[in-house]
Amino acid sequence: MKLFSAAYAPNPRRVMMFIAEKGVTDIEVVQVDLVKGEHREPDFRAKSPLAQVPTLELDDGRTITESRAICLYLEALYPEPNLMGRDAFERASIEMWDRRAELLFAMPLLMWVRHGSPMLEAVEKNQNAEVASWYQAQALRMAKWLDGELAHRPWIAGDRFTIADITAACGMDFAKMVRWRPGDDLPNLKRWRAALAERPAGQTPA
Ligand SMILES: N[C@@H](CCC(=O)N[C@@H](CS)C(=O)NCC(=O)O)C(=O)O
Repeated sequence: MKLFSAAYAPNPRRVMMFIAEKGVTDIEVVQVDLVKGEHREPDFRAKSPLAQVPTLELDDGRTITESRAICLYLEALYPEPNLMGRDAFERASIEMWDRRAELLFAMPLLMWVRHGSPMLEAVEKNQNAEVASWYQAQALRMAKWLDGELAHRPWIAGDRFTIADITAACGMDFAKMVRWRPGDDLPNLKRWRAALAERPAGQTPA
């Protein structure tokens, strides 16, 4: 299998962190240069029609895009350590927290960076400072909300590390590009990120 990834990009990093946590070493990682626009070339679009990374190419040529769908596939191939739930309730609960981590927390952070970082000009052709500022406010509000949630448990979906932690960390780390990290006013978020840094997923370059 080949994973098409890209430096600094948060969605491929979600899969890279998932793979690191599983201890999987037999997937070839191919870097795509987004700044040069390699993902828009016809050869790559044949694998990923929306011209996005990550893209997983199976040995028989079939492809899977969407980071979460790729993680779901890898969870089935490499079930341990479990990151997406063992029984019906746990799977639903982790899915719930992963969707919240992605839609409510990571997404506003990513949109803030896409529209607010000069380094992203080549990828986000329609950068707009007002859009950046709207998502910044939304992201900071959600960071406070997540900090409150993490006051009650060590990890986002409960007492063990799951894909929801990976999803939230990818969004949060990407915000370094707009120089945002949780400060002392978000102590639970800081403690959670420090704990994640000690894990295999935490060794994946941002
Ligand atoms: N929902 C998709 C989003 C994929 C995505 O937005 N990938 C970005 C990199 S993080 C990309 O390929 N961007 C290229 C572009 O916007 O032109 C997923 O989770 O995989």
